[in-house]
Amino acid sequence: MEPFLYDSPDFQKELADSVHLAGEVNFLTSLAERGMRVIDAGAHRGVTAVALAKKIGNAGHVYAFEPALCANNLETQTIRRNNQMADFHETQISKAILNAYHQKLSDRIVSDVLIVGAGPAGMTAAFYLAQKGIKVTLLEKRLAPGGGIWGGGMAMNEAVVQDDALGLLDEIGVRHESGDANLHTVDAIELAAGLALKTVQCGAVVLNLITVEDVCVRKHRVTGVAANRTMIAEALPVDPITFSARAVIDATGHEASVVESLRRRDLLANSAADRRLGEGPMDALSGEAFVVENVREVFPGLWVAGMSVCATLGGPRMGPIFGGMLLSGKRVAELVCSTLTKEN
Ligand code: 48H
Repeated sequence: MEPFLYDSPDFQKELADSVHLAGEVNFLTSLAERGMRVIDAGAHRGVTAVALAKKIGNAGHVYAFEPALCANNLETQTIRRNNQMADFHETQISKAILNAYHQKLSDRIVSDVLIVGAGPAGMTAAFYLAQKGIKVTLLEKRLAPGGGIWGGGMAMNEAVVQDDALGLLDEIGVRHESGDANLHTVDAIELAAGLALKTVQCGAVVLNLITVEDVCVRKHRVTGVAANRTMIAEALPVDPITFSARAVIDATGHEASVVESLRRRDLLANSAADRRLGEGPMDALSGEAFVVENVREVFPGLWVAGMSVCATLGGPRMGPIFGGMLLSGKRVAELVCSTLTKEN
């Protein structure tokens, strides 16, 4: 007797030749479900053990016992052979990526809300919007989401948050430690990674390595953005593609780049964002309040959140404290959500 490979022609022939074996395998596998634990007492060659293991999958276990020495040896070989990784070709890996990404990208050409920039403000906004069942897509020009979080302050990877933001950290499951003066520290890696994980798990989609280079405006309303592959955008004369949404949030931080693409066409004339004021000098307390209180729609369909609030409206900078960015993201989510609900 040879060790066999599950579902191979030899295996199928063996089942076809033995009504008893086929009946036993069919009966037992019809009872087995994913994740089950099964004891196979008297495993012999391991036919039922392997068939059951295939059915219950990696989440379950089959405990197979065989006291007879020669049969046991054969069973072990059979199980080893069946555990070998299934054969695949490199081109199948490429196709898997192409198919999955194509599906994701084409589904996200139209969203309810587009967020430009997956920093702390953008990701927090996405987390709260997605939780409400809103279709939200983040476009991020860099490889990794997280924006300025990773570097903490002066590349010391700890972020500081104030009391007001602790509830939010608890909601996303990020741990914090108490310090002085109502300030708390958070491991910057845990904050960036935790926020990214929760945002995506809530249903928001992050498309990275995509740079937004322009806005779409129709009938005096922002209806989407024009975006290109990062690197291509700056290096080659290649046209962008467009993404549309009912609301666009500029969460691009110090750059406020979506707002800037309206301002350079003079489309913000006579609005609060008319003049390029830029950020004011550092004043952490005022800056943290400003970035939350001044979240707003600066042009029909275009909102600002996070540091782009200060860059657009002339608020003070605040240095490496991130509570305001998180709360600003939460605030924009609340305002955008209530606007979309009213429009429905
Ligand atoms: C796609 C883009 C584009 C584009 C930029 O800088 P961020 O972390 O922004 P915020 O507002 O969430 O947080 C600000 C905070 O990190 C900070 O800088 C603070 C607190 N500074 C205080 C101070 O005094 O200096 O994230 C913005 C994200 C980044 O990931 C960019 O790569 C991305 O936006 N981005 N993505 N298309 N055109 N421009």
